[in-house]
Amino acid sequence: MNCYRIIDANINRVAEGLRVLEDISRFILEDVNMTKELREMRHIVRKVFSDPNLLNFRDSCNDPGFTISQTSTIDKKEDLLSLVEANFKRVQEGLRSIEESLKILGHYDKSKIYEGLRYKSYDLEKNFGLNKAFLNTDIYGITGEEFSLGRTNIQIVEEMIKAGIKIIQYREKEKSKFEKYNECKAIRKLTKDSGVTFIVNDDVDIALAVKADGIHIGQEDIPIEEVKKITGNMIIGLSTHNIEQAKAAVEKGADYIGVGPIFNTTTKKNVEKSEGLKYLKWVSENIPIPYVAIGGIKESNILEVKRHGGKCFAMISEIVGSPNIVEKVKSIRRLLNTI
Ligand code: 3NM
Repeated sequence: MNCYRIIDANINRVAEGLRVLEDISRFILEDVNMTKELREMRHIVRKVFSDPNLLNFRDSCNDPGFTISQTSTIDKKEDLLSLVEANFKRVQEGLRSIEESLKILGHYDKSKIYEGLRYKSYDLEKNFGLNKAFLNTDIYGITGEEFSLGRTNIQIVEEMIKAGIKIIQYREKEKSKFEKYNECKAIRKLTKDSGVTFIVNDDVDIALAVKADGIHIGQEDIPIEEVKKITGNMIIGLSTHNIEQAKAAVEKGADYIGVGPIFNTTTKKNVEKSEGLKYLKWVSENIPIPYVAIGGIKESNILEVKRHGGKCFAMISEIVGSPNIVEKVKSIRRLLNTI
């Protein structure tokens, strides 16, 4: 029965994928716990179903996949993050294939163990060091076409990317779903090609449809627990305006929080009140997850925000409302480097 051959090939595929991840975790990230978890998982993958039939069905030289793989360039990885992503995918897909084949062979209990490993791999992927680094950057760009001096959201995103902004959120309150979807699709391509993290504001369906890296929601949106169920691995950001909301966000598993408004802003309608800089300072000293300061931040006050614990700064009007975004970002960065 060739299901054995499928299982054998996939156990090898999964274990090899895990080994690549383990080596990156061990030698590059030097993350002891992650390395341990990956190694344990690799051992379990090999142990749970070690039927002698597996070897009997192995026939690697006549595997048509080998020739396809040797002549394809689809597995060319340009950076470490893509390598990590691809290997988690390899692990997850391989586990899925093992699960299904085991069911056909009547090994239902063992299939469930591989299913459990697949779910565990989603968690590991999320916590893998390189994936947590998405907010290790200074400027968080957000679109807002009405403040963009006549330029489209797409043009603005192109400028932001040229300026070296590494995380961009699509935020657009006035357009139809269809328009938003089309813009997000184009922005997904631009951000993917340039290695920029792409977050969609509010619309979970659009974020899923265009395969954004993350979704950002507010206090009035559907609860984060529900969003998590739908979005699986995606980064989830939540806007918070006070200490209670920040604590709750951590408890409910937000990957990062927005902290604001730091100063008065007219860009967001009906924004909640916040103690601004004081609240930011508290977050910087008490909250273990990444955070981004937002609301009324300008070149003229950004150092004040930095002095109160700001590390990553989200700006709408200051960036999209600037006639020369590349120069604006350069100038803000020069300033940030002075303290
Ligand atoms: N969220 P600007 S303030 C989108 O406090 C948004 O959660 C806020 O725009 C919050 O940089 C805000 O032009 C608007 O002030 C930020």
